Amino acid sequence: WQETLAEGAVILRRRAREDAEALYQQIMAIAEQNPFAHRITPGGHRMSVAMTNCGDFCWSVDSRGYQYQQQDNLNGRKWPAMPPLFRTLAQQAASEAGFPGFNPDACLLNRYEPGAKLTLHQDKDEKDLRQPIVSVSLGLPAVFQFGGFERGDSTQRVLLEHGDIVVWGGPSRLRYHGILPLKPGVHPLVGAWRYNLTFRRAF
Ligand code: MD5
Ligand code: FE
Repeated sequence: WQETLAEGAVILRRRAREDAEALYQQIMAIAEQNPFAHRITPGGHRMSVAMTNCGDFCWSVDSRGYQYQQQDNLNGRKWPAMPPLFRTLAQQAASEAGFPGFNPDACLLNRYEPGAKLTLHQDKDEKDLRQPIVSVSLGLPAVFQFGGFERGDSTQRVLLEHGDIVVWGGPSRLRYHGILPLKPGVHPLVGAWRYNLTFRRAF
């Protein structure tokens, strides 16, 4: 079922449940080619969320800053292709949420371990901010913080669970958001982790 959090932000609860096993297998295959890694931010902090990517472009961060690129700055190899299942699911979800014609060229995979968090930030490194971001949650539940357009604005807390898909578009594309520290647990399919796939149109 579908729920609107704010204009442009639509949760498709459990939407990815039936595909969860296949998605998880693809995540493992991508991680074999390009392992999840903890990157260091320009400020010198090790991110508690580990990341890898698939698709034509990848979001990366290093001492120089944040950018989309075609090579992995950690090992110089190209990214694995975006599996057809990933692309189809992201396109369908976007269109169900009112954003037809979404064609992602980048998928950032985030892996959260217990205690891992993402502090409030905006996603604005993509060229066309009219394109939505589609995010798919798998494994342990997480508390998502959904804020406003200024860092200091009050935030709503939204629980994101295994199989939930959220489409972030329209005016919600630029809201501040984050993930509170993950609570420990074991998910029957995924184990002691949360994975989040974020589909983007980078260029
Ligand atoms: C996550 N990842 O659960 C989230 C899902 C990231 C990130 O935030 O940058 O990797 S994407 C959530 C999102 C994207 C764009 C806009 C908004 C939320 N929003 O307006 O709230 O790992
Ligand atoms: Fe984000």
